[in-house]
Amino acid sequence: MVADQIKGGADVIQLREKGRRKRECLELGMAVRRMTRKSDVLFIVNDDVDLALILDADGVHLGQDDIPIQHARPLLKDKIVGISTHSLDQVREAVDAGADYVGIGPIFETKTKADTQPVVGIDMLRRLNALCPIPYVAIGGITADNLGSVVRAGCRRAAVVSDIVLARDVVEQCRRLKGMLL
Ligand code: 3NM
Repeated sequence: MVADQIKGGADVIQLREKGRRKRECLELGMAVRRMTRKSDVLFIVNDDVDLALILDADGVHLGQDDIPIQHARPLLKDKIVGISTHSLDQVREAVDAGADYVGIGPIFETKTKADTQPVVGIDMLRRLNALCPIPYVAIGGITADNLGSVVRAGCRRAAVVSDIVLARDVVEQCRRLKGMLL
């Protein structure tokens, strides 16, 4: 699956295995680290600072309930640290705290994440376009059918789960999505 995503042009692979034992995540992470290194694709670990360090990932992605960036940064040094945000205030806070990028969402309804915040909508992307000084990645319910509206709102970075992992042809789907972001 990850190999197909890389083949299809994914720029970043995030290890996000909710509910799996940490040891399994480590095994999986080692395989993903090998693949991403070989193909020069960024590798980000979700939530776990320790796993990110052990796997020598390129960075970690932290949610609003994870270790605050102030505590994570000294350990991660110059690795990439991204923060999930769901409002303008959270974006400002992440920027002030030294995040390298933010995830902003959910842009649309999603079934992938159980405890999502209310939909922030496409307009949020227009606002960030005007005021966010660091890269922002649209997430939540993004598909090849609605990615055009994300791009039209000025955002060319999208994190996509179900529209890729449930696709019949993962390589083709990644190519299609990537083509829309170029
Ligand atoms: N974070 P899909 S939405 C992991 O709003 C995640 O921060 C979100 O999956 C946020 O592409 C989300 O299948 C799920 O909708 C994204």
